[in-house]
Amino acid sequence: MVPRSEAFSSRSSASKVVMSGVEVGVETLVARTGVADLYEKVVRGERLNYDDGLRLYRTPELTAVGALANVVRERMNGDVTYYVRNLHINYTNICNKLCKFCSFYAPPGDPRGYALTPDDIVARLEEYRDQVIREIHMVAGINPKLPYQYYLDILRSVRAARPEAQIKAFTMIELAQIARAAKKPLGDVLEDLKGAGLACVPGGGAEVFSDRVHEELFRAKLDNEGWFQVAREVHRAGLKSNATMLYGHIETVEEKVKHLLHIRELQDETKGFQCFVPLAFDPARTELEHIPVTTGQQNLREIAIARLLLDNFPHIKAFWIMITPQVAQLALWYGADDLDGTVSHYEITHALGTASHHQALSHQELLNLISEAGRTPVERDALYNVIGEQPAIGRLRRAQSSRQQSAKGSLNLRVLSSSS
Ligand code: V47
Repeated sequence: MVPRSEAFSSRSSASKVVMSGVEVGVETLVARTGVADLYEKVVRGERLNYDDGLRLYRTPELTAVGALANVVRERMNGDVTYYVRNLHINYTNICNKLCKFCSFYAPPGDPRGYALTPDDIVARLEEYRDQVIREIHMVAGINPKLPYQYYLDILRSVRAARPEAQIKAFTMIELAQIARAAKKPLGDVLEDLKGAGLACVPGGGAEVFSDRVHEELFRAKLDNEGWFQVAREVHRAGLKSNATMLYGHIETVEEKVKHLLHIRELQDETKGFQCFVPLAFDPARTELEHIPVTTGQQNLREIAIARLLLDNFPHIKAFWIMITPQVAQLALWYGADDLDGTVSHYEITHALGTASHHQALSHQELLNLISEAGRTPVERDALYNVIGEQPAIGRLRRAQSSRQQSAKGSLNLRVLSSSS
């Protein structure tokens, strides 16, 4: 039997193999599909540009795009797949932003609207008292009635009820609203929120950084530059965040590439992003119900292109709620190194057309999905700290440091030969 580490490194190598007279291998695949130059750039660790991004979207052969993404995925994360035992809480569905892509919100005054009290939230946590939860993901609509104190109170209540879990809460849009409610500068508000228990910030609300799409779909919401300003402040406050992109509605390929490059630029500046999460648009019960749901091909391509363009993002997440557990599992070979999560309860969209908010994978189901895909599951918390002894992480770090050493070695050789 081939030891696991060797099997892993042989999978990563790009050598050609001749089988029954037919040449197979990554190099043959990328040459046949016209992206050999991109493959070389990726192998050399060179940054891809705007035109490269467009080509990746336009290359018909998804397998070639996936193979490129897998090179980066394995270079950065080996065969490790992170997962988290988490719980989502949507504290209010009342929202005055009226985004056309959203089925979750109730406008102010609508009888369907709700806002959970801190006690309601604690009662929700109580329902999960027998389950391990490491991350509590708390986001909601923009409810102008909620006072500043409310946000501090819900954080404190969650922290008191589940002190072992980290709280990942409030999108950039919510943070702008919280600062408005506080009538204080955002920097001061972030300090208060951290003091009340905020550990990091999710990636929602980014949608697509295009003025055209903003105008057509989410006009009332903070504009794109506003999202960036808040993200900058979040990172300056020492909080890590994620970033998302909502795709599969009216956006163009050009807008998506610009979105990714814009985020990459901000990451160069702040280094505050942990993870990128492509979000597949679910048209059910929205004003855009006529738009077809995204396909498995599209979902895998978005993940792969994100991995390839966002060379400075440590992690790319497959969020199974939006793309099904089956496609999320395949995504682990198309650039994703993070499978989120047990989730437990989710109200913003509904997986597989169900109307139930109970949307969960058990711990064992997550482990099975990852292992069956031939990846090594590694449990993480909200900040990507690894839980428990994880030999796979040791192997990954050793492989990375030996690559760095050999890169340094060849650099020294070049320096020697050029000076000799
Ligand atoms: O910002 C709204 C999106 C986001 C729909 O950071 C929709 O780890 C699809 O950001 N179809 C909120 N998407 C969820 C989110 C998220 C989810 C999981 C993990 C993380 C993370 C972040 O959901 C919104 C919006 O972009 N959304 N409506 C819809 N109909």
